[in-house]
Parts: sequence; C-alpha cells; structure tokens
Amino acid sequence: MISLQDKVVLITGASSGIGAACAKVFAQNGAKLILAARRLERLKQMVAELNKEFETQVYLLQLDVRDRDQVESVLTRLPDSWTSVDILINNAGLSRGLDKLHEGDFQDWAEMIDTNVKGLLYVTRYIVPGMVSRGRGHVINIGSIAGHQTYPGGNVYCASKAAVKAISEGLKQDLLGTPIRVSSVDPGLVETEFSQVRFHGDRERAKNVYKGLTPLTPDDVADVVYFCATRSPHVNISEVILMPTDQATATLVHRRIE
Ligand code: NDP
Ligand code: 8X3
Repeated sequence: MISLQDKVVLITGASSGIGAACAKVFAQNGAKLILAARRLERLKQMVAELNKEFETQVYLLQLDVRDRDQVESVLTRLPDSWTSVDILINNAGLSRGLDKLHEGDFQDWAEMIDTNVKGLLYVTRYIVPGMVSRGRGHVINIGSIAGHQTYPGGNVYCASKAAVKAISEGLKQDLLGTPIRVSSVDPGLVETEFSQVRFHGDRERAKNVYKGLTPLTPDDVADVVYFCATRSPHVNISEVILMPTDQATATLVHRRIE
C-alpha cells in the first residue's frame, strides 16, 4: 500500500458530494489538499470542518473548470509548495435535465459537455505534464454507470460520461511507459446534490430518485477512490463500477414500497 502522507491531492468539485467525501478521506490519511470548485464559501466551510478533526494543509481554488483561461491561470500559478500534484481527482461534473434528446435544452447540453468533458480535459492537460516530468502521479476520473449504459432521457449526460470513459482509456494508453496511473471510478446511484442540480433545484423530484432504495453514499465512492490511490505502484486499477445493492443496471433498481 502507498502512504498518502504529504501527497498533494487536487480534487475538483470538492464543495459537495463525492468530491467533499474524497477530501475527508484523503485528509484523514495525511494528504495535502488542493480543493477546487466554484463555490468558495462552501470550500471554506469544509476546511473549517476538516480542521476540527485533522491537521490538514489545504489550498483552495475558486475555479470554474469550463473556463480554460481560468484553469490555465490558476493551475500554472500554484504556490511553489503546491505545484507537485501527486493525485488528480477529476470529479467536478453535473447532469442537467432528463429530457428526450429531440426536446433537449441547448443550455443544459452545453453545461454538461463543457463541465464533464471539456473541463476534465482542461484540468488534465495542465496537471499531467508535471506528473510526467516528475515521474510520478495518478489521475482518478469519476465516470459513471451512465458511461457504460444509456438510459431514456440520459442521452447527453450519458454521452459525456462515455467520453470520460474514452478519455481515461486514451490517457492510460498515452502514458504507457511512464509510472503515471489512470483510474476511472464509475458509480451508480449516489445520493448527493446531483439530482437537485439535474432537476434545476426541484428537491421533491430529486428525492424521488432515491425513494424506496438504499443508494450509495459519497463516502462509499470516496472509499473506492482511496483504494485505487493506495495500491502498490505497479498496480493500476483501471476501472471500477460500483452500484447500490438495490441497483442492477442503469435502469433496473429495486424499490421497497414505503
Ligand atoms: P454534487 O452536485 O453533490 O457535486 C458536484 C460537484 O461538482 C460540486 O462540488 C460542484 O461545485 C462541482 N462542479 C460542478 N460544475 C463545476 C464547474 N463548472 N467547475 C468546478 N466545479 C464544478 O454531485 P456528485 O458529488 O454526485 O457529483 C460528483 C461527480 O460524480 C460528477 O462528475 C457526477 O457526474 C459523478 N457521478 C455522480 C453520481 C450520482 O449518482 N450522484 C453517480 C455517478 C457519477 P460548485 O457548484 O461549487 O462548482
Ligand atoms: C449518475 C448516475 O444513473 O443518475 O451518473 O446517471 S445516473
């Protein structure tokens, strides 16, 4: 097992859900954290919480991963003690809407493609060269079961996660011969703010997504991310699909009547 002590871990989308849970597990294990998201206030609250429990060194980045100039500017101007990113967790992402493709909203499509695909590419493009020159590093992308199976109304979100799958595979191929590892952690239903974001703030509709089943928690996913990050250097966990026991496929779930 690899120790995470003093490893520099950059987590995008750290202000909520899976990203926030990853921050906690990596803090618990002595890593130094660069936490990025658009909502800086949320990140500051998280640091206050983390500091109650752990003596974590944290550097915060207010960052919209869709903005390539901003990504370049913040990632190429990291303070000296934060430039050597050991682990990049590309987690920032979202779904918008569940409309049929032919009725879809252009703005929703743009947000998903710009965040889940282009944003992930931008961050990767600015971080991986340093990993290559230092001869160490690990990129962990948060994909989804939606990248493996398409579901009605999932169209563009599923396409964006299928793109993440292809990018993870392509990156690994392009880094072959270096010690850099690439993993994709691909969950099924996880209860976070994800569905509230998908349904543009409709909390009732969001709650119904998880009704009658026991979804994964963000901590369940963070646990798998941690597992990937701590294997021996010669072991690359390429892809992990994890789903709630109550879920068999992207569309087949077991709901108990409440
Ligand atoms: P949350 O909505 O709880 O968290 C999403 C995070 O992404 C937030 O921290 C948000 O921060 C950040 N984010 C969104 N857009 C941007 C942006 N443009 N720039 C920077 N950060 C951004 O959802 P989850 O924790 O569930 O989602 C995390 C990842 O997990 C996503 O990639 C999602 O697709 C994936 N996933 C989720 C599943 C689920 O069922 N919940 C299942 C499978 C995969 P902020 O708004 O502050 O910028
Ligand atoms: C999130 C899981 O099934 O809602 O990626 O698309 S799903």
